[in-house]
Amino acid sequence: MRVIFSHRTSPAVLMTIAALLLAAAPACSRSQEPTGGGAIPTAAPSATYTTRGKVRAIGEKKDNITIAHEEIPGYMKAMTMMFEVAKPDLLRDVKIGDEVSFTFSDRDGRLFVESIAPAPPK
Ligand SMILES: [Cu+2]
Repeated sequence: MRVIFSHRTSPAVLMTIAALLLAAAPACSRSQEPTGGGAIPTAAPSATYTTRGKVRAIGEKKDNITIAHEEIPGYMKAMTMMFEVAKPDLLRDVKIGDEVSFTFSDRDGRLFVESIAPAPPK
C-alpha cells in the first residue's frame, strides 16, 4: 500500500488510514473470542514468542487454552487470554492451574501454541 500525505489529504482519507492502522494492532487488543474456526493457516508464522504463565482453562477438544501470561516486552502486557492449539497432543499433560512455559506463533493474526512445558519454579 502506498500512501502519500499532502496538505490536501482529506479528513475522510486520514480517518480511513487511522482505521486501518488500528485494525493492524496486535491480536491481543482484540476480543478474547477464539479467532478460530477454519483450518489452521499454513503460512509460516510471522513471529514466535516464548513466555510463561498459569493455565486458566482448556478447551473441551484441547484445541485452545486460556493462560494468564506474563508481559511479553514490546508485544503484549500481562493478561489472561486464549490461544489456539495446533495439535491437541500438546495439551496431553497440561492441567488447569499448571505453571507453564510456552511458545506461540502469530499466523495471520491468529495465535497458536506451538510448544508448552511445565515452567521451572521462579
Ligand atoms: Cu496476551
